[in-house]
Order: sequence, then C-alpha cells, then structure tokens
Amino acid sequence: MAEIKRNYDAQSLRKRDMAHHFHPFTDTRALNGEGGARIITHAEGVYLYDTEGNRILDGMAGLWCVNVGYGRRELARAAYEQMLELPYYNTFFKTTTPPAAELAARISALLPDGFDYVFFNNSGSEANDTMLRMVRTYWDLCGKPEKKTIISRHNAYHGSTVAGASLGGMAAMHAQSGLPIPGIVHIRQPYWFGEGGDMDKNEFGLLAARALEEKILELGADTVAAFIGEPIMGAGGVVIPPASYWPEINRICRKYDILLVCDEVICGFGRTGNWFGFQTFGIEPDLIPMAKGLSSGYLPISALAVSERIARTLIEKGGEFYHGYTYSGHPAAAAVALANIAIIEDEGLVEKVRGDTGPYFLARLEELSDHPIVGEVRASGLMGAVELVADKKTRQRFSPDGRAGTICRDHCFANNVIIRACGDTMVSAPPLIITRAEIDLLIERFRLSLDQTWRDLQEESA
Ligand code: PXG
Repeated sequence: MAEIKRNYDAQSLRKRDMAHHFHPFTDTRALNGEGGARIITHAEGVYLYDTEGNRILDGMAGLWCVNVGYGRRELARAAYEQMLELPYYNTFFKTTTPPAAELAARISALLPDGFDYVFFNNSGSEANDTMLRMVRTYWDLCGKPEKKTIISRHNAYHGSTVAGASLGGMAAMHAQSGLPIPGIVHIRQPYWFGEGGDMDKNEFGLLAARALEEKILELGADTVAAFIGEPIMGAGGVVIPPASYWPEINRICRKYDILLVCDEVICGFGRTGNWFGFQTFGIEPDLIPMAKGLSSGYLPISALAVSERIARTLIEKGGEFYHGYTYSGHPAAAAVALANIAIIEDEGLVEKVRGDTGPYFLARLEELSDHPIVGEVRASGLMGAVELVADKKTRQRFSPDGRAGTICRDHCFANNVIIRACGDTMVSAPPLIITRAEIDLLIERFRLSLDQTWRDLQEESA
C-alpha cells in the first residue's frame, strides 16, 4: 500500500475540524490551542498513517478494539455484500435477518453452556444500559422488586451513556453531570500497585473482594441486584487483580444471590489470551456485555449474553421486554462480526496471544523495569501497563498526578507509537496480529519516550 493514499488538504480539514467538531473526552479549547487534531487517513496491519506521512505503530488497537488489525479486505467485503443484499432491517416486529440470527448462535457457541441468548446493541455503553434494565426486570419477575442496587468499583469504566457512566467509577465523569444515578454504588478497586501498600498481593486481593461483602451487608442483600466488573480494568489503567480476587468475588455473589456481570468489552475476543477474560480469571458470570473486539471496530456492534436462569425467567414470565435500539442486530455490523470471528479462529489469534506474542510482550515490557522512572510492569495477553514513579522503592509518584503520564504519552505520539496514559500509568493493547518484530519496535519507541520523559522531568525539577 502506498504511503499516502490520497492528497488531503490537511490545513483545511483541520480548520473545519477545529471550528465544528466537538471531540469526545477532549478539552476542545486546549486542542484548538495546540493547532487541532492529528488527521489519520488510512491504516494497514498495526500501522496508522497521517496527513504528514507519518507511519504510527498503534499500540492501542484504536481504542482497544481493532483486534484483527487494519486493512482487512474480508471485513470490508462482508459489509459491502451485506449492504447490497440487505443494508438494514429491524429485529423488533417478528422479523430477523440472516446475519443477526447467525451471529447470535455464533456468540452463544463461543460461551459456556447455558448462555443461549444474546441481545444486540451498538456500543459497550448500550450493552450495559440493556444489562441494567434486564437485571432489574429479572428481579421484579422473581418477586424481589427491592433487589435494585448495582455495585461497581471506583475507577471502573463501563461506558459514557447515563447508565454506563453511572456504572463506571470515574470521579471526573460523575462530577460533570450529577452522576451516578440512584441505585448504583461503588467499592474499592483491586489495584495493588496503587493501593496495596506493603500487603502481600493475594491478601490485598481478598481485602478488595471483601469490600463487596461489606457493601452487601451494609445495604442488605435483599436490595442488591448485581455486581459489575471488568476482568482487568482497562481504561482505569490495566488493573490486573491479584489471583485471589475473582474467586472470592464469585463466592460472595453466590452466597448472597447477587448477579455477576462480567464486562468483556475490552477483555473479550482474545485480548487476554483466551476468548474471554472470565476464562483467564475463573470468573463465573451471569451476564456478559461485549463489544469492541466483536467486530474489531470495523462497524459498531455490541452484545449482551445472558445466562439461562435470567433468559428463562425473562422469556417465560416477562412478556414483552420494552427495550431495544433501531440498529439492534444491524445486518451489516453482524455480517462483519461473523467475518471477524472467523478471522480470529482461522488465524489462531487467541492461541497466538496466549502462547507466543502475549508472553513475548510481557518479557519485553519487563525489560523496562530497570528504567529509573518505572515502578512496575504488568501484562495479561496483549494488555499491558507500566507505572511511572519518582521513587522506585517507595512508589512515590511525580507531582502533580498525571503530569508524567501526559509528558510520556506526548513523547510516544511524537515518536510514532500510540501508548495511552491513565494518570501516570502507561497502557498498551496492540492489535492481536502484532508480530514479535513489531513488539520490538513498540518497546524501542516506548523506551526512547521514557528516556525523554525522565529528562523533561529532571529539567523541570532542576
Ligand atoms: N465497558 C468497558 C470495559 C469499556 O472499556 C465500554 C464499556 C463502553 O463502550 P463504548 O462502545 O460505549 O465506548 C468501554 C469503552 C479509553 C477508552 O480511553 C475506553 C473505552 C472507551 C473510550 C475510551 O481507554 N472503553
């Protein structure tokens, strides 16, 4: 593929973008002050290209979603052919479409026995909105209408709709719009590096899990509907819980008859070296929201998989479920998801992450542990984090919080590798097709960026 596909007028595009495009999660004034956004024009494999002709290694798979990498003709073809055949039809009024029916069965076949039903939505946020309504309806139908509260965790990310942002535990999001909505509460996260102090990791894992039990007892189990968690907290900084955490959460949910929602929006479809994160951590979910890797981001689609107990109750006792989106089960998106799952399977991407590139990624990241500003390195599959600290021994952070991360992120960007900063935690989740040689390049550019960050921070404090 040519380095530059088309001759865009970058100047004029950027001007229009600055004048008219309200970007998500962006300080638009600050962005415009810096001259506007970088314009990504095309992509191939793990590389993005911009209007300046830069070839950028995408260490984030877009936004944790482009699992099969860019430039997949099969996915474009699946969308094109489906659009010619049937670009749209709804699934509301006693109708379905071939891709929607096939995809529902395909997802169900990937999951453990009992997950026979899936509900389609267009984003991870919407899948979680659906989950909230389903969970509350379920308990109503069980004759326990007082079981309404959902317990989540501080620093979790479950979306940006009103329900999604409320379920999430991002303080800055809550502060902006009067969230969370009533009936959603948050407990501590299993973040050993940030909050574990001198505790043994597994002891800390148990302590963090028991915060759930304490909250249930405080609220009364008869008022708690569900607990929601990401197997690994993604946007919160790739928080990989200690091994003791999830088994204890399973136990507590079963003991108090609390539904367990495992948000697989990031961890699903191979990210952690299994099809789903619940397999990596031994989680026993009742509901499974999934999105991103389901279509590798080529078209928007998400699904909520529902275990037998809930599906049977809703279907047999519930009558009509008054919920759905115009594009639920969109045929073109479903066709792309089917083709995407076929690629993951045919190319053995899950096995490759588990047995080859995942361990290699961790080994190469671990080499960064010797860097003067690196406090910890961790990874599961192709999902990794590097903690930036001022003092390696005491884990003392640089001040102010988030400054080192921002500097490092900007250096990465300038060095043509995309690595995100969550506060002072650098995170990377490259496409699952990444090769060892490309991981080497990612690490090389990352190390250079760490060196430059260290130099900047030293100069600042001098
Ligand atoms: N659950 C999880 C675990 C997610 O990571 C959502 C739900 C919501 O999905 P939608 O499709 O509605 O965005 C997400 C999304 C970041 C970042 O900066 C992460 C997400 C979205 C946007 C930015 O890390 N995750």
